[in-house]
Amino acid sequence: MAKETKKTPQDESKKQDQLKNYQKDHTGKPLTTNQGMKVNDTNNSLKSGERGSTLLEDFLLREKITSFDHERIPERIVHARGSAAHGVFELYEAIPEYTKAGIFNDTSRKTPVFVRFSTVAGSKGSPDLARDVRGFATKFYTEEGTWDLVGNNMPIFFIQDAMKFPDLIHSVKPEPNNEIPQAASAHDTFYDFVSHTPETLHNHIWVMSDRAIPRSLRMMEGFGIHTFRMINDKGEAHFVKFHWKPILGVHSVTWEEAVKINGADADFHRRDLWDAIEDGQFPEWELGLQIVPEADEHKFDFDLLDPTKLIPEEMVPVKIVGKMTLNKNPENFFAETEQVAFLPGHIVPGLDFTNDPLLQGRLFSYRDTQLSRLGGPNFDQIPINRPVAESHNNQRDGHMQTNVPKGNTAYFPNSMSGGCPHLSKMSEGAFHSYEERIDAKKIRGRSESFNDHFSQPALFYRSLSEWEQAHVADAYTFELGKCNQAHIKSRMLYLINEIDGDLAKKVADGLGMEVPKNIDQPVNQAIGADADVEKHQPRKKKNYLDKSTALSQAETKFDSISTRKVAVLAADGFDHNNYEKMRKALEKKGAKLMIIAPHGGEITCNENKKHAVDAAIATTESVLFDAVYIPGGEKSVKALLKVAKFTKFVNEAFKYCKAVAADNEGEELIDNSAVADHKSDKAVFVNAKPDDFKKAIAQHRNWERMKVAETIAV
Ligand code: HDE
Repeated sequence: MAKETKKTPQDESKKQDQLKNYQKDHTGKPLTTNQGMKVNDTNNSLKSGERGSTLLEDFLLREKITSFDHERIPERIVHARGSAAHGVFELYEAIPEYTKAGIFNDTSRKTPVFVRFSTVAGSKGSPDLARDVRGFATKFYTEEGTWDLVGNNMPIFFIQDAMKFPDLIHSVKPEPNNEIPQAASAHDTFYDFVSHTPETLHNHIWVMSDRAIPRSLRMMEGFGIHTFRMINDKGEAHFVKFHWKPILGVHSVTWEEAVKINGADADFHRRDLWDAIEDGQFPEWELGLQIVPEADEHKFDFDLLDPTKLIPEEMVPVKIVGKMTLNKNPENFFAETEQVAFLPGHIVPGLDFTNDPLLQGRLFSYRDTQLSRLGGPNFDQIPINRPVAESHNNQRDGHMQTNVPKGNTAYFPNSMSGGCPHLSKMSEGAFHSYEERIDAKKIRGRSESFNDHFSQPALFYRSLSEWEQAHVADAYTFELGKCNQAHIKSRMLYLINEIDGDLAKKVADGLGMEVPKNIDQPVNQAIGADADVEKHQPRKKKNYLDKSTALSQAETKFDSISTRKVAVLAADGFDHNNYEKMRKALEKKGAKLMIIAPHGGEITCNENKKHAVDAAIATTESVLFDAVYIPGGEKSVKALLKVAKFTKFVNEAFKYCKAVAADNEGEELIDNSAVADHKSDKAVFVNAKPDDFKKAIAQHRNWERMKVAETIAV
């Protein structure tokens, strides 16, 4: 029996009310054909005799099979792998001086949202922990129409002009002859492209950093990337960049873990998002704005229209204006997560675009792609895509028209329908494009102000902590190590050297190569054949800011253990007292303790109580947890010592710099592991206070352990 649906606070929004009109609950209902006719057998086809051939007449078979044959639609050409959730956006303070958009003026509104997170390169079934950019697309169902903020978890993009997008994506996707590798950038074609397109280097170094392997979708930032405009009711414009800041801080796994997680649980991020929401631990982000007056457009060392550049927060602070909470999982993956269509062109009065050439191209692409992906122009009638604001116009017909427009006019102007649907004045809330002054020659080209490709990658690298820098060097070494073509690796080393000499040296050592001093210049093939190539050579890097702390994950929040998963290694006879003390202390702060035992089912503690096992050791892996705890109990620990995987479990937690704690006899498992020689490590605890363990988990990792960890084999 399906669960009875109770109305919870997270069900209370105009969007949820609207979606309910389209939901189908099969509870207690008879099976029917699509036409509503009751069916008495859905297991056997209609045959000419018991052992005879199947008859063409079998309309029940044909309806069932035809529907099945067409269950799949084309997956997204990029961002195919995704997970989504419903939620709400609430504004902290009105900002009428910047924008007249209702969502930014009414603090009493709870604007419904639907957010889809994604990886970019892999197919729909690819593993979650690929090294990749993450999509972070938000649909705001506002009272003035739907606004889509279709962003990523990195504040910049690979290319400066939409014209290059197919090249970028073709280079990173599996190679066309053998369709290898899946969901991975570590191959020749990608680096062939990157090494000839220096504008990619900034986004690329972010992908080499820990940002590309988040611990959770709930622990990553989001960015609108492009500079947009906000328009107030006087018609004045400000430039704006959008930021999502996660309440839980920004945290990542290491690359080695990512590789293992992909095998142990390919749905790691999807499951984590789903579970957190089901557990009532609702993911939250604050929305921040970087606002730049129009008059300051040319005040920066970079061009605000160039999507490969960020505005350091030290130069323009991020103003926090509201909070988004994801509080409801989709009812149906296909109907909602798969069929949702985000369009950067969906904006509302009070917001507008700029001339960023990447954004301009996106305004075309997203509507176009839905035509083949969702089958026609009526995709906005699919329940998840319907606005909550009423829509009326003279667009008609097409595949899958689900509305039934009344009347005999479908044109404007008309008199026969009283001029309806009628136009609205700006004062009545109509959209009006910002009147930007234009006086220019029509050219196919690129502004020279877009030519600095090294200053910001260098700023990013300088801003990272030592452990983050080490991860970046390892990532370049891994990725280039997977390339076969020496000339491509050599070009990459040359370019990395332009970003940072020390980084290039480390990568070259890892590859067993030299950093080339004098390869041919990184001729910018990203410009046209007739352009003045000399003029478009990338400039040497500048240093307009030594460091930007906001770029480093070492500067994020470390104050919460909420939703952190702690593995409790235990068998029959484990110490109930130890366990309960730890459980209460950690669960009070929102962590989730899970008992990992030699077998599934239940185990019995030393007080003869039964405890449900969350996972048998054979079915789980250390990399899926944030910390490990071993309670005492002689019998329990003896049983753990007999199964080598428990020792490996501890070794792996230690290797990946996580907090490890043991009480009483639990110490014997530590002594049997690689942790034995490191009991003084600041995130290893024997008979310590749960509070100390808790603080170490909140720190995410003890990165100081990295050098020691390298020596541990697992
Ligand atoms: Fe996209 N992108 N993109 N992109 N993008 C798509 O649209 C495209 C870009 C982003 O969860 C596609 O509906 C072009 C930047 C996200 O459904 C497609 C260019 C940013 C998603 C498309 C870009 C993004 C997409 C594929 C260069 C961050 C997933 C399916 C001009 C600001 C949305 C679809 C979802 C999806 C085109 C560049 C983010 C083909 C041509 C920059 C989060 O239309």
